[in-house]
Amino acid sequence: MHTMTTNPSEFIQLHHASDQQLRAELSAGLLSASAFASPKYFYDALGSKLFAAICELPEYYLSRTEASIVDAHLGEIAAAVGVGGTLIDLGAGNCAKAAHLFPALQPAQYVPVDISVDFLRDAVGDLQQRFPHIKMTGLGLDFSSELQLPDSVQQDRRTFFYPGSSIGNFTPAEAAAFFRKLHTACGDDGGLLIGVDLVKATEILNAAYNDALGVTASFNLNLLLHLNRLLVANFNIAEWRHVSFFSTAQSRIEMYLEARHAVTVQWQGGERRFQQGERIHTENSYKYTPDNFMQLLQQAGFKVTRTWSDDDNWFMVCHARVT
Ligand code: AVJ
Repeated sequence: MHTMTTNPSEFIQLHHASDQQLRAELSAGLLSASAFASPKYFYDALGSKLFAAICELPEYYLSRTEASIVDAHLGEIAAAVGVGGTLIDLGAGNCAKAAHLFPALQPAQYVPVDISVDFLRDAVGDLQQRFPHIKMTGLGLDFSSELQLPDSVQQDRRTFFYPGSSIGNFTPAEAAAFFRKLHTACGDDGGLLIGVDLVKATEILNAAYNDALGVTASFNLNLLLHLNRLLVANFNIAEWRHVSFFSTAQSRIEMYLEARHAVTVQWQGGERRFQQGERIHTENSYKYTPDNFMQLLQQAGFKVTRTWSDDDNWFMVCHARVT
């Protein structure tokens, strides 16, 4: 625990969903005609490590390509965003991507947002020592359902930073609604710096979500271990397989857990029999064309000022402004 005298950073946890709420939501998903579980349940302690491992895989080009785009155009990005102001990092995790921007952007305030402040505390403690001039305010908030920012987040030139193509987990309609909320939260002089994965050859997309080492399969299956703890359920990993593929019609990767044979699963407050081949939908990851993505931003009222891509046009980083 840091005290105010040794560390000026501040942490605010806004309403956690109750365990009971969480269990009811999960249970309803598992019992629905087409069973599903939200991709947010991937990220327990092990799941977060498995995702970090995914980012190191040769097939998973997303994070690597985004980092290379940001690296190559850091000066232009800083020129578009502007120096100083407030940098609000949505799904900050270990804050590494934002920290990379600090020397160029020199934000006056940095606001990492993640579901739990406990996770942010360690990451920010270290960062605050490296960048003592930046005011840091950790926010524990499920920003996908609520974007009310506390008063200690400065109004001055807010830039929302949403990297990694996490926007792909929303349907396009949900993404548009989310952009409208961001647009409002920006104020008159704010903006958005966002990374998005682009449509490309199906084989490349399929490989990125079906890696040869099986890390993505482990990441997907680990959701069941997380559910076993959250719901006191009895999923047996060995009875399930990882399935994922690109749907051209929906322009998205779909990820499922598929029962290898008929299986009955019990949990606190529920039970379900899954037939052989029956699936639990665990994730969608939408892929955009540059035009479709810019349209989505524009429909929400944003003006796209700059976009940057890699030479193969696999990934795009966008800066958009409120006015
Ligand atoms: C963190 C949502 C961007 O969709 O590519 C990686 C998660 N799922 N491999 C993605 C993920 C399977 C990732 N996002």
